[in-house]
Amino acid sequence: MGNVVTTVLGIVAALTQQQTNGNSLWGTLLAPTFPLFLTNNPLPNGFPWGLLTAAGSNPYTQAPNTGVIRSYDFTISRGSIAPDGYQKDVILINDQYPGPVIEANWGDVIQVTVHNQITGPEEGTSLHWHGLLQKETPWYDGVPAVQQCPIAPGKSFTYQFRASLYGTTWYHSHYSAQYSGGLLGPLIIHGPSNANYDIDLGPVFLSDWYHTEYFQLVEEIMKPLASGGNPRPASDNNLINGKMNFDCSTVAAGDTTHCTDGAGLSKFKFTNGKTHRLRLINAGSEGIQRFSIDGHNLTIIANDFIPIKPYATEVVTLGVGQRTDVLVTADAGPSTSAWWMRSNISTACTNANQPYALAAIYYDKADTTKAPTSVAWNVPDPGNCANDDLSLTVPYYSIAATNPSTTKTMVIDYVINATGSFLWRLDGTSFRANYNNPVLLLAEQGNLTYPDEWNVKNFGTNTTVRVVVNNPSPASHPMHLHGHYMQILHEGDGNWDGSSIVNANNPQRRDTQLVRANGHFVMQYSLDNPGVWPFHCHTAWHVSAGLYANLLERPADIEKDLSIPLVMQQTCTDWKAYTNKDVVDQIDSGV
Ligand SMILES: *[C@@H]1O[C@H](CO)[C@@H](O)[C@H](O)[C@H]1NC(C)=O
Ligand SMILES: *[C@@H]1O[C@H](CO)[C@@H](O)[C@H](O)[C@H]1NC(C)=O
Ligand SMILES: *[C@@H]1O[C@H](CO)[C@@H](O)[C@H](O)[C@H]1NC(C)=O
Ligand SMILES: *[C@@H]1O[C@H](CO)[C@@H](O)[C@H](O)[C@H]1NC(C)=O
Ligand SMILES: *[C@@H]1O[C@H](CO)[C@@H](O)[C@H](O)[C@H]1NC(C)=O
Ligand SMILES: [Cu+2]
Repeated sequence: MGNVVTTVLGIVAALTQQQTNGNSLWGTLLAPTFPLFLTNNPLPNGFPWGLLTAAGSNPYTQAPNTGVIRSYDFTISRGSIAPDGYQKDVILINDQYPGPVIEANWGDVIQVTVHNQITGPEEGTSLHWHGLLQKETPWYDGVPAVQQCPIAPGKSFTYQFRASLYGTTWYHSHYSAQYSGGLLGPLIIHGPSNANYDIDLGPVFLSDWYHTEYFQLVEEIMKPLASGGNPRPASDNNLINGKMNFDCSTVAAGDTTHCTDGAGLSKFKFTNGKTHRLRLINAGSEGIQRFSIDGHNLTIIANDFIPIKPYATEVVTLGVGQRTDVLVTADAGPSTSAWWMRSNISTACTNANQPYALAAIYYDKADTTKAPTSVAWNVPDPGNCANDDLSLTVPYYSIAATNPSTTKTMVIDYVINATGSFLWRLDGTSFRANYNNPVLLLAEQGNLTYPDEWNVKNFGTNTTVRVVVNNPSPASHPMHLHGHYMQILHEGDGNWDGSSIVNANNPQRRDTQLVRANGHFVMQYSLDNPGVWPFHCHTAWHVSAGLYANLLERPADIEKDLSIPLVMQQTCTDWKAYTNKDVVDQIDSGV
């Protein structure tokens, strides 16, 4: 790996931006700062949240209704790019990797029209808006077989939902492991602030990267072990905003793919003395990321969509799906100085051939054609495959943990099925989707009888559910709940002791939480959002292999109160027409 870091730096990129990332500008010095729309699309009233604050206003109930619609048009199609110099087939949004930004104010409505132009071969698709509550629109959550049928090839579909929370997130395909093939982008929602900063540098994607095309990887994962199946493929590289170098001399013999050394690194501009906001997003497939900037502390201000009491650290850990917003002040050197930004995949938990991502940070007068020479923090990886200590993270807006109306224990384990494939299970079942029968649409018709492999847990009319996840498996899992934030009550080794809660009067909240290998985590949520809500591991390869459950919430209210738009049923009519003429190769769980 020495070659990547020392010899061919890619500071002067060997490939063009078009060759590495298509039409995307992320990772270049031309990338925008935020907010974008205050300059090109002004709001009538400045900040529409008015007097609402991060500490004093309930983020879950007090979103303003701005009446503003933010419209986006996404065309999804295949492409071929070389983010790290190794040319590969990908699936892109508007020919960009990472994809285009969606930006809104708290309380706006986001409207995204998706055109499925995936051909050669065709594939279904659907987009999920990670962490958004979808309280008024549970049908627009974007999970095929759960809230909709896949968007058929050649068809278009428009999602429309409220920017119900504020902060940093991302959107991604929820169709098989399609997002691992490039189908993702940033989603930024502006709202009240819990810390002062000067410049919002926007998204910083951290993602493990595989040179094999995503569908082939899924085939490899699902294959019987005896015929070459491998449930744990190794990533080839680690990218920051879709860029990194690769040592092409390590390309396997016989691989004739085009590979270029020094493809080019991401670059960021810091303004001397100013404080910058970076929106870290782990958009990878498996890798746990440990992010740091040489010579600078990070002030953590939010985890997922939850503003927290700021604290300083040298390194922050993000599991797949998680976001952390950090502030960094450019006061570590003269205006000519340059610094490495680093993200190390934790190899204690992840199979990574090249775990070290680098990007360059330049102060005002630094020469952007020269490599930084800064020295890394040395904070040894604790190797526990866990998030940073729960006691460090105190939400800005307090909500105490109440007594739940029911407690459900779910175990994560795996089985080798009768034909020899490795499958993950959540609460005893390995999930498999039926693209033609979305659970939410059946529930609206009063049908609550489903095949076991849909792994539906009906919580009925409970008001609060506590879920204890025990993970006696040798892998850690970033567990993600849709439609809700989770209060994270406890996390640690072994099984939960049944009573310990960290910060019981105001526990950490987030929508994705790492459960460590041979460990547990305990979460709780309120049933204030009738719908069918996925609860799953966000490791792409684990959810493909079935680590997924549907949490059914207040089915009587789904049947009685929800008025699901007819376009949802239309996705199924179109999908059925498509699958009547083309056989869909659903080799994995489907989500
Ligand atoms: C950086 O944060 C650490 C806490 O991890 C603290 O001990 C140290 O004093 C901080 N350094 C600066 C320069 O703020
Ligand atoms: C990340 O990896 C680099 C390269 O091995 C190392 O020098 C650095 O100390 C690591 N970062 C942290 C925070 O441990
Ligand atoms: C085992 O799992 C694989 C992958 O999902 C599937 O193709 C195969 O049919 C399963 N075998 C049995 C006997 O169910
Ligand atoms: C409910 O839906 C399932 C799955 O499509 C189907 O097998 C079952 O027959 C349906 N039940 C009723 C009562 O319609
Ligand atoms: C509450 O959830 C449990 C499952 O944990 C379920 O068995 C029970 O029926 C639910 N209670 C109500 C009132 O819906
Ligand atoms: Cu997992």
